Amino acid sequence: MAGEFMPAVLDAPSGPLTVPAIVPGPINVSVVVPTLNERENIREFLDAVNRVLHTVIPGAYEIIVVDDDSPDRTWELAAASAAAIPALRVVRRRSERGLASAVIRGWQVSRGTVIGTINADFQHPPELLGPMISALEDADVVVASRYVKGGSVGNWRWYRRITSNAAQALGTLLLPQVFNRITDPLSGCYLARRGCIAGVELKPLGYKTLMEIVVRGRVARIRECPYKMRDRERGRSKAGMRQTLQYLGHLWRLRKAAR
Ligand SMILES: Nc1nc2c(ncn2[C@@H]2O[C@H](COP(=O)(O)OP(=O)(O)O)[C@@H](O)[C@H]2O)c(=O)[nH]1
Ligand SMILES: [Mg+2]
Repeated sequence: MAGEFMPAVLDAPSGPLTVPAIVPGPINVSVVVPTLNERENIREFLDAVNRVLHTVIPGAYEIIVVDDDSPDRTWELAAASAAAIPALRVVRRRSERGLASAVIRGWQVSRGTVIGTINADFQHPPELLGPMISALEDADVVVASRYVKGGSVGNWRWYRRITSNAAQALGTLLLPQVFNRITDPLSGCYLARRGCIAGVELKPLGYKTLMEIVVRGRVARIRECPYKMRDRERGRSKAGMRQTLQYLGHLWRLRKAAR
């Protein structure tokens, strides 16, 4: 590839899933985008997120893709976007798998005083990051929620709604201190002040990170921003039975930790 611009692709950190404290610098917000086989979405998605962040906080953000060594080489395509998006960094993780730990690995290499995450499949509208950043002014955590006024789950089929409602009901039963504080604790899009979790060892299992932060972190004020969840138009969902079982295990683990 002589002469071709190919930015460095970083390795993922290893060891405990603890996000370090930092000396505040020029970066205010670090948005982690976890990916697994998102080749069909990633370039357009990174452009969209970059456009939004550049408008609201120019020069004060970074976007970190954490790709689990996707067979479709999402990491490579993402890295090619870095030529046009200087705020972009790409981690190719080969040593571990799973959505929740990927997000935390991204925060470990991040430099923002605010950390956050959003999915790469456009199911969370990238424009939402603007109001979420504003809402953080008087909050520690800002959650993109489908269940506050103005939000919706979109075109979900009946079985998807039932599964989601069951997951929510079980969460309320096992982890009321989280599920009674947030309307959408299973949201995959939120921002948090780094101080909420700096130095705290996180121990997620599977897909969900927000409830991990609320139980183990130091979170006083939570705000929610409504959004209408979009359908996935390209690529495929990676959620399945394994993730459902991991969710149950994760709830149980957090219940014990919260006692
Ligand atoms: N790094 C990493 N990302 C993942 C993994 N599983 C899913 N993702 C990403 O996490 C986001 C949400 O996943 P998705 O499959 O759309 O879940 P769903 O929205 O619940 O159906 C997308 O950006 C995926 O590419 C994983 O095991 N590792
Ligand atoms: Mg999705």
